[in-house]
Formats: sequence, structure tokens, C-alpha cells
Amino acid sequence: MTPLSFTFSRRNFLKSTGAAFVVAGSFPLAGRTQQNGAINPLRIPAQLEGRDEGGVQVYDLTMRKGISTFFEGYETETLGLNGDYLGPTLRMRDGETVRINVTNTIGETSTLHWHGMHLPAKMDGGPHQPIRDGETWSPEFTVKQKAAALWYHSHQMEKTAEHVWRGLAGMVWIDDAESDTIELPKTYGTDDLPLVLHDRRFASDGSMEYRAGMREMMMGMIGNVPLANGTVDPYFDATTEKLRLRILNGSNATFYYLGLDNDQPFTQVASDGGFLETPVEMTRLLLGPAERAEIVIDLEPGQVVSLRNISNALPFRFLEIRAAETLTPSPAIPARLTDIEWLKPEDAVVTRRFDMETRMGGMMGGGGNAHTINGKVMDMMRIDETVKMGDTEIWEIRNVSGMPHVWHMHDVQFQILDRNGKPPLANEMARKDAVTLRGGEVVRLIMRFEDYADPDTPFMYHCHILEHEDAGMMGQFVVV
Ligand SMILES: [Cu+2]
Repeated sequence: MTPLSFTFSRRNFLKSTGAAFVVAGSFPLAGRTQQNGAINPLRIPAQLEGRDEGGVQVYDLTMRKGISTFFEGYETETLGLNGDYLGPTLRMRDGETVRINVTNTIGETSTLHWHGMHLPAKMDGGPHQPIRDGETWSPEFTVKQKAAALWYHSHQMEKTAEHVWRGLAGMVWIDDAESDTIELPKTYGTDDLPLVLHDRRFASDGSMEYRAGMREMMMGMIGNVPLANGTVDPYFDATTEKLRLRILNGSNATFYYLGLDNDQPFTQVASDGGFLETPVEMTRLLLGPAERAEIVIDLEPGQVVSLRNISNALPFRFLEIRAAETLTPSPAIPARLTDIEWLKPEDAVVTRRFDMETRMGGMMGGGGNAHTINGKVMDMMRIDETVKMGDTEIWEIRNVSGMPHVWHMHDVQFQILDRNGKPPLANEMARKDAVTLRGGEVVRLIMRFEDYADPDTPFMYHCHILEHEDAGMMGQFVVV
């Protein structure tokens, strides 16, 4: 087995699932070894700033087909935005009005969803805002949220997994007055890096076709090669004492358990929807699909340290960081990063309950859909929940299956009240839009629906294992 192949074992941190998936794959192309140094410079996505048109910040994004070289000598068919694979990092500011012209040229209908953004449902880019091939969709809205590292991705009904797999995703970074002045690394591409982590399954001819069979529809599509910003086995030459990584788990279905190879601690400063109130020092970070974490790593001159997926079976490297012999000083991380307005359970007017269920027999036995929420599969014509604008609500999510799921909801950033009746982890005390639930777990979320009543256009909630979403593990709510 070549060391570039890897094995996922979630047993060591997902003990409760009962399902110990070990998915091994091998990639015989290169025959190179991760025991040696990393081989490719980390790709840094271009930044895309808006251009001012009468006070509106305008962005142009073109979804297109591309040819990517992940392995020397092999061409791979991919999709990208303004490029061959993945898309640029959009930079936006709180309070600005933005318009994004999204042109679809991929040869089939797709959508582009602004994951984590608070915006009108019609601008959300979900299944109800299809962009046909050759057409341009131009959502316009005012950015109304705290500084955060968000992302965008295709959300085409029943095709989300395939379109994201092929490359239709990128990040959106929001800035505000607080992030302007906070003493954290913030020079893009130098000490402040986007890091889109995912895995893709490559065939021996270099192709990474999306082929979800029965097993993948049940467990999710899992790759045999890890990538960071679309780079295979990358390194980054660091020149500063502190390095800030804005990490997105952009995989279809893989839970990453991240750490540094020398087990040195790092500091998480932000979660999905922005800064934590206080930094959290840690040595391990679990990120489910769609979750984000911003971490800061302290570097010694000349140090080589790797960000790895930790697993008992076979850990693999996502990124090798090579520190220069002389490093530019970085200021200490502030003891307090922000103030979060904590929502109070007594202010909630209703508690809604959602059961995320996977019936192993369902699909295998040909008995229809295996992945459901409250026993139902997604129906674009059905509104599942109606929420009153201005209300604070508690949503209790139960994973009644034996495998992990990721709850994600559109429109709002929520707060986790408790996990299995106990307080959430320190790094979950945050604004979040996605939360990992191991088999059997229960989380209570609290959120306020502040704006944008629209009885006709729903927002989505769904599992962010994309194969589960496509199989129907999704529902719709309207704000009225
Ligand atoms: Cu799921």
C-alpha cells in the first residue's frame, strides 16, 4: 500500500456510533510517500473583492468546467469557479450591500448557496434558486453579521454531493470593525490562510469521477487522497511567529480529527460564525463536514510541523508547515476576542424536535429512503416548519441512528445550549451553523429569527453529509 493511500478509523473518537467504518483505498499513481517531505506548494485561492457600482459591491463568479493537475502527468476533469477547481475567497464587510453575478457554464443546472450567511431566502442559493446552464443569477443583499469565515457551495437538489465533489465550493470571509482591529494574524496568504480540507477518490488514470453506489449513499462518499485547497500533499513556507489557519471541512462525508504531529497545542479563536469569546487551547480538533474552525499555531524558527488527521490506523498529513530561520514577530493572542449575546432558554417561545434517522435496512433492502428527518424525506413542495419573525426558538436535534450526522440550518447562526444534557465543549460556545452529532446524541440549539419574512420561499435544514442530504435528509422552514 502506498502511504498516500489512507485509512479512516473513526473508532477512536466516534465510539458511540457502533459503526466502525474503516475505508481504505489506495492510489497507485505516484508511489510517493508521506514519510518524506511534502511535495507541492500550498495553493492559496485568489481573493475576490467587490467592485463598487453605485454603493453596491459587485462580484462576478463563473461556474465552469476545468482540467486540473493534482498529480504530475495526469489531467483530471473538475469544476471550478473562476478557475479549474474550487473558487476564490470572497471578501465582504458587515453592513455592505453586495451583488454576486453567478454565471453557470457547467452544462447542467446548479445553484450557489452562501453557507452560514444571514440573508433573505430568495438570495440563499438553495434548491429553490436554480441557475440553468448559460444563465446568470444575481442575488443582492446586505451583509448583516459578525466577522467570520463562511463558505459557498452548490446546493442543487439531489446533485449537491456531486457538484461539490467536482469542485463547486469556496470561502467567504466577512470582516467588521472588530476584526479590523483585533490583534490576530490577518495578512492573507502570509499569516492568515484559507484551508479547505477535503478528500477525493482518484482512479489510477487520475480521474476523480463521482460514483455513489449503495455503500456511498449510506456512508457518504469518501476519498483516497487528502487535499488542502485542492493541493495534494502540500507545504507552506511560514515567515511569521504565528500562523492563523481558517479551516473548512469541505469534505462530502468525512469527519476530521486534526492535530499537529508533535502534539504541540494550538489555539482556536473562531468557530463557524465568528470569534469565540475567549481563545481555547487544544491539541485535537474534531471537525465534521461543513464545520469551520480558525486556529493559531505558534512556530519556532526553522521548525517543520504538520497538520494531520489523527487516527489509530493510519494518520495522514494535510499540510506541512515549514517555518523560516527568521520569523517576523506576531502579537500575543488577545485574552478576550469578542462578546457573544447569549440567547436565553426562557426567551424561547417554542421547542421543535427533529429526529435524524438512518435505517440500515431501508436502502439495502430496497425499501426506499434510508435517511430521514422526523420520518420524512425532502419534498420541495412541502413546508415542514413555520417560524415567526422575531421569535427565539429551541431546536432539539436527536441523532436516533447509529452513525454520525451533521445538522446544518440556513439563515441563522445558532448557539448550542447543551449536548446530551451537559454543557457544550469550550470551542462549541460560539455562533455555529453546523454541529456534529455522534450516534445517539442529542443537542439543543437556540436561535433567533431576526429578519426576512417570506412565506413563499423556504430555508433548508439538513444533514451536511452530502450524500444524506441528496437522499432526502433535508427539510424546509419559512419565516413569516
Ligand atoms: Cu447524515
